[in-house]
Amino acid sequence: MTDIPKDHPRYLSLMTRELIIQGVEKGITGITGLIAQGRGEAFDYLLGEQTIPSASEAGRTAAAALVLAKSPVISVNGNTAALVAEELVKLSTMLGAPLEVNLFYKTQERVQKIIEYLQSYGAYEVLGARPDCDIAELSSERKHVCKQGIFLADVVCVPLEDGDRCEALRKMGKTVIVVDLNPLSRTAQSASVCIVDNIVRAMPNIIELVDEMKGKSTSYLQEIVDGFDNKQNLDDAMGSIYKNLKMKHHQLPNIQKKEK
Ligand code: PTJ
Repeated sequence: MTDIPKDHPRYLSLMTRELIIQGVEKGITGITGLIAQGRGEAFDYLLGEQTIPSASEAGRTAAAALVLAKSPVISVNGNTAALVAEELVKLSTMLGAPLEVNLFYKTQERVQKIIEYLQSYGAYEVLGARPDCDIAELSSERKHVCKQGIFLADVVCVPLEDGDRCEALRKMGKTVIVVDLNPLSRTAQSASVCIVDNIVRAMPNIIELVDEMKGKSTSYLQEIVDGFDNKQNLDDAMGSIYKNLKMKHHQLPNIQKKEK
């Protein structure tokens, strides 16, 4: 592993990149996961590598929806396994929600490795090794799902999703929660709730919020879910990006002066 000095201004971002590289080396993350990570890093930079207020609000709604759910499921791919395996297992245990490995660039070997990796963190139920039904509207490998998992779930948490599956799951009447740093992506636009944040910040936040929401009444949770507007949420995320870019732009002459 590359030795990244702790005082590097972008230490956390570089460490996250390292986790993805390690994921590829372990065989749990696909090679294209590196490209997805690069795209994510670019958007995270635009957000100022911080959890913006609209992402906190979306996280609160996601937590409420997950606690309200009758049969929640957490979908796992190669990037999320590499970045937040421990948190995925923790959330799954807190909610009594199975994890289901569902890959875009699918190989049976990688599915198996991810399952074993999640089990090494104490996962109690990991589906995905033997999908037993298909999502009719999908043509990618992601269409093969487990009946007791994604197929029958009422709420599906699908961090780092591809737009097609998100749309298909919505058409099936499910509440779809995604985490995507790109507020312009099809995934973000078609989700019920999109948390525009880095998964490494979003997951610990969701866990904390689920813990808090577990003690609340159904009507309180339902009010949070009903009051959420994903379109407004994405507009607010874009607003944060504009604001941050403006601030960075204004700082530019000072940075250039310093550098001279
Ligand atoms: O393991 P597999 O085969 O299922 O493949 C997983 C990836 C992520 C490679 C696959 O689904 C894919 O190619 O995804 P995309 O279409 O590149 O989309 C990934 C989205 O996630 C992009 O919009 C990125 O901005 C976003 N993203 C990347 N890293 C993060 C992220 N969002 C939140 N947190 C991140 N760390």
